[in-house]
Amino acid sequence: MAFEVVENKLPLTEECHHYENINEVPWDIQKYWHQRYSIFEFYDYDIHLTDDGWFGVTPEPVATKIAKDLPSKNKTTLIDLFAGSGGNVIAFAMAERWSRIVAIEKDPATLACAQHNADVYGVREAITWVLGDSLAYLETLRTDPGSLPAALQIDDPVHTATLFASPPWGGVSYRDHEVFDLSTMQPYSLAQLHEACYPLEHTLFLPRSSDLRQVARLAPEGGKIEVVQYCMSGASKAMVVFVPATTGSHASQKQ
Ligand code: MGP
Repeated sequence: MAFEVVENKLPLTEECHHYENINEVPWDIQKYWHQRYSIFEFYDYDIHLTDDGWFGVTPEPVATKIAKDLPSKNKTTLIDLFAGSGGNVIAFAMAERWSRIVAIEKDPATLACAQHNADVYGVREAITWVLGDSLAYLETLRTDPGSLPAALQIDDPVHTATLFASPPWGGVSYRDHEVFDLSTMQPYSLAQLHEACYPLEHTLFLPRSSDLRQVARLAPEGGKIEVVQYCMSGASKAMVVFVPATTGSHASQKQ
């Protein structure tokens, strides 16, 4: 099965850490550990992350603001396609704007951290947790929705569902480029993500220096997309792109 609903809490594994002392922290994530309270305000209440999780987690003030800004006109289901350690999905649940929130994550240890962190914030039970491949889920939702488990079926998803994707960016090498070429993003390029998401309204969390010309190609003909830089301490953390649902994908032909 490419994806499955996780009914119970997955156990934390030896890859899931709550570092209390700088001496325990691998050198390459020490910078993030110093920022731990701006990443999770309640870090000290036993927040856990895998070592890879530190690089991609959205800082809490940014996640909270995005949860307020996401378009949600008539949308009742929010699907977080790359839930990671839970930074965004916890904020979505706390915003109480959607009656159903689905969090999908491929890595069991990372999903265990997300569930544990959602417990710290008291919102684990407000979230449907899915272990597996979010693009496989979207494909099934599009082509064979009847085969989905009941917890993942959505009535009229074009009108009732909104997607949020904070994908891996392929490491931190985006910082080496003045303008980041989204066709080189790993493991999914912008075109691949858009191809998977376009029938539904979707929000993409991308490197702050992403190429705006590539982003503009996601706009429907004669329509608009919104592009927002989310900042902390006077510096952008990420570029977030709000894309309406369209009936055809145009990104792949043009990127
Ligand atoms: P950063 O560039 O590592 O940190 O990540 P910083 O402190 O802005 O960099 P510096 O130039 O000041 O040293 C900035 C933010 O990008 C992080 O807080 C994460 O929210 C986000 N982020 C970073 N990476 C590598 C990823 C990623 O792979 N995927 C996603 N979705 N977000 C990421």
